[in-house]
Amino acid sequence: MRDSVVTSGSGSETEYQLVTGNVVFDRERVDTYRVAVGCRDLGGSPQSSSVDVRVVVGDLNDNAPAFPVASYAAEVTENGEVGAEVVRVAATDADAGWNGLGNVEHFLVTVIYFCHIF
Ligand SMILES: [Ca+2]
Ligand SMILES: [Ca+2]
Repeated sequence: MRDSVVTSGSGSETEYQLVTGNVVFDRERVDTYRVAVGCRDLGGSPQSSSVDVRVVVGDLNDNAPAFPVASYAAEVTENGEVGAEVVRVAATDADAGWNGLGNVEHFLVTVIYFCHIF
């Protein structure tokens, strides 16, 4: 994570701002940054301290669910059991929580019948 630094201060208080530089954050690549910020006085015997800052990249719904293969094939038995499972498919989504697979629905897009007419 690159950053720009602005410091200001007067008297007994100083302020440090951590701001984003020309970085495009991608939560699916890096979801959390840990930054250590230090402060040191310039006295005769310099004293210093530091604090950890945890920066979480918020998620956008920028990925569609994806199936691992382009198509599936299945077979059913003629006069088979009603309610029998035909096929089970799975999808993944790189986004998190509600943007990902936290809440999904599956639906039939098309059903195509092929009939042989004698
Ligand atoms: Ca998504
Ligand atoms: Ca995302």
